[in-house]
Amino acid sequence: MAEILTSKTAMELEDKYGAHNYHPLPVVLSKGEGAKVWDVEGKEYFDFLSAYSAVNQGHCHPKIIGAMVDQAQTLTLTSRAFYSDALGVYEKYITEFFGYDKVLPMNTGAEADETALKLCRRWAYDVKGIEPDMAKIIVCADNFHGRTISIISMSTDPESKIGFGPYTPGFVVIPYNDLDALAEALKDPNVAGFLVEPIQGEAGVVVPNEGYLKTAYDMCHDKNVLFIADEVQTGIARTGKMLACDHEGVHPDILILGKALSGGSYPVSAVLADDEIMLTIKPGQHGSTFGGNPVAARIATAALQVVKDENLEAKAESLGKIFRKEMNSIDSEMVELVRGKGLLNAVVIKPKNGKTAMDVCIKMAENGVLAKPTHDHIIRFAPPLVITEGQLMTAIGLIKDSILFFD
Ligand code: IF1
Repeated sequence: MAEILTSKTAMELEDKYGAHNYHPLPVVLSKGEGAKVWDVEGKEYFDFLSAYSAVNQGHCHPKIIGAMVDQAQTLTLTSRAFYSDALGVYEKYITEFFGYDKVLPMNTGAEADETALKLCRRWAYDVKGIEPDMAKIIVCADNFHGRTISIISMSTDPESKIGFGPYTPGFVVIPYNDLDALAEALKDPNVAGFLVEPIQGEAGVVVPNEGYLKTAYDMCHDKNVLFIADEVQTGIARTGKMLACDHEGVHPDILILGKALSGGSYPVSAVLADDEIMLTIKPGQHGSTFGGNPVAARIATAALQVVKDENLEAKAESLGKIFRKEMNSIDSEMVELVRGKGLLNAVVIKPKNGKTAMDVCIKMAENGVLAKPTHDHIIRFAPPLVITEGQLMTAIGLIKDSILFFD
């Protein structure tokens, strides 16, 4: 019999028995549907974080959950020691969906990024002909690609990195959105790849200059260097196109997906590439117990179908424009800057009378909108893409009230 939980007792349990690797807002959620979530006491909120853009299709989307339940009652896991009747069908669907020869299925975003790093290095040695152990991968300052040791070895964020050394070598850090720095780094013949977020999410929804991605892509190809796009957070219609790279017509050599690939229902990630790159990893050289499991295969197929069926790209594009226009119309000194694409946006909050972005987020929670600051002064706003225009306008009103409360 589950304990009768109050928010208070739920938080006490997590505090006592769980690792303290997070400091959540004091909100205990117990139900989600579409763009809304409810806490233990039944208070309703608009979810403007979407589990960091994993719940693009809305909480508990019936089509995704239906696929999940159906497969979970049939066959959950075979391991890759055997074939399954679900994996190949999914692999055909997703490779045709994004236009690649092959997919390597994993579970979390970090695993997908790690897989992309391994593919890039194997391609460097087996195809480009770089000397063993000499391959370098260019990354950007303020990147976020996950929490594993090799990924934090690329990080410039002390919170993510310090205290976890020694670090994995082979990464070159350049400033984001800086093509001169990329040109300089590409002079090194041992460079094999350039790993980049099309919009830097964790850094605070940092949108690069128009043309940055396309020019960077062309510069990489001029030097026989792989352009690797981490679309774990920006992908799956979040920025108003299926992929953020689509805004510039860039087709990454290696595409990394996660989060909304499952609509937030299950850990599903994927790395897509063409044969020249993908087939450098041979049987037995990479894998994962759950990678490509039948439940993930069915879920991801349904999650991608929902994005198409409900035209979520166009929704994100149009509703995002409304959101940014309304945020820019707020007459408050606290609103320093509004930026983003589609429904991945951020408001930079200028502290006022000692009140900060966190105070605004706590006030928003009281008013029924959930969001969380990143890097102290930036509030990221990323509602599920299924939010209706009416719901968005209601939530915008609550966000405005929360900011103006401190004026
Ligand atoms: C946390 C941040 C966001 C990602 C990109 C790979 C991954 C992520 C672009 C790894 C994951 C998550 C991780 C989660 C909070 C969230 C986050 F604040 F940490 F940085 F979204 F911005 N590439 N981002 O954004 O995917 O292994 O988590 O499935 O660690 O607190 P994952």
